[in-house]
Amino acid sequence: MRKYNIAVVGATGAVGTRMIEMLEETTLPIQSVKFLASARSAGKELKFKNETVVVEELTPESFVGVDIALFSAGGGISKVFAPEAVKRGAVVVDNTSHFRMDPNVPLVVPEVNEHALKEHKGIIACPNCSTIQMMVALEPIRKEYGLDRVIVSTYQAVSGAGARAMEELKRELREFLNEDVPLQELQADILPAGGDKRHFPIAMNALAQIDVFAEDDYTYEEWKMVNETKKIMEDDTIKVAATCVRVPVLTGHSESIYIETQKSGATPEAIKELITNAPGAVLEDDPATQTYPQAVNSIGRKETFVGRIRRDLDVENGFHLWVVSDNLLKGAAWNSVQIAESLHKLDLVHPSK
Ligand code: 25A
Ligand code: L14
Repeated sequence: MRKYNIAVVGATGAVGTRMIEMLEETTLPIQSVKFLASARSAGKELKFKNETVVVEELTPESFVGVDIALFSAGGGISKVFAPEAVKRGAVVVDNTSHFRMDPNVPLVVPEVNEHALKEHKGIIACPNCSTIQMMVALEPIRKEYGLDRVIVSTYQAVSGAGARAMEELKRELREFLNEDVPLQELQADILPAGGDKRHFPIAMNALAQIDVFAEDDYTYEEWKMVNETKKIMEDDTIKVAATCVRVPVLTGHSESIYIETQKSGATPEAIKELITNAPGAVLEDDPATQTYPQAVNSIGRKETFVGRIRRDLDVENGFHLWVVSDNLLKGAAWNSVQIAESLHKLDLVHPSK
């Protein structure tokens, strides 16, 4: 059987380190791994299945002999280096937003649209973390009843903004708890968005801004949820609106989702049954025992957890759900490695060979 040479770009980051863990567990046949990051991290030693792997500086030549390259070092790096990887014969699975809406790039959640991989021309995009978990929860409902509209509010963990943002939250909490620094005086350098002008503390706070502001006063993160949903579900007519909020959680994105189905006849019981049978989803819904998804319980798990399923009190086809997943795993590293597994299964790593 063919074995693959795999490269991880951004290997030292919050997502990259999880990609390495997912590669340790994958069923994908691996010949070799190569860990790439910026010059700052070159020479650092990482473990892969008890072997020591030295981190190398990313250059275009890094991809010679690489079959599959997993990218998570920011959009600017993907823009420059993903085409270089493809030029050298690698297939790229990109975690950043850079290529997601490119019509030549499949945007894939394997449980939902694995078939889209067949159209790839070297680059495959992994959707935004918040979109991925929403797709896992809503696709089984869409298949059965159709989706007319989706209104989502997110409660997103700081690890989505990278390893440095996680350090920022921990430092702020320490300064508040140990040194009595007043919350409004905590120094913030990264959140809510590294690329924006002002920064606000996240400790004990909730910030209604993820990524920078864009059209109609929605943020890019909110636009990503709108546009990516339509692309993945292959339906431009689904009405989608999002409000994305950062909360002082390290890992695990939570979402309050309101949907209106196209067909009537759905019930909370029927939706629970669909979730129970859906690939990648786990039903956690029992008010009698206070059972519902929690960010803390999602850490380290590949599944998407769904609960609090209720009918709307006024709209006949309206339902509410609470959806939680590990944003670094299903939201990024696991979805990427899962895409690589699908490429192998469908013989699409080197389709011409
Ligand atoms: O550019 P964007 O699009 O705005 O992306 C911003 C960040 O989003 C994260 C990722 O952070 C990225 O940097 N990200 C990307 N996709 C994501 C997704 N789907 C995502 N987060 C969630 N979901 P990260 O911390 O996860 O990973 C950063 C990795 O990218 C490597 N990298 C950065 N520049 C690079 C590069 N690799 C190659 N060439 C370049 N030019 C980065 O490696 C890391 O692996 P590193 O060597 O730069 O970082 C090693 C350590 O250094 C610290 N550090 C990072 N940046 C700074 C820093 N220290 C000081 N100043 C900095 N500016 C980190 O602690 C890191 O551990
Ligand atoms: O578009 O800051 O994949 O939580 C998802 C996480 C952008 C950053 C993406 C965050 C990223 C976002």
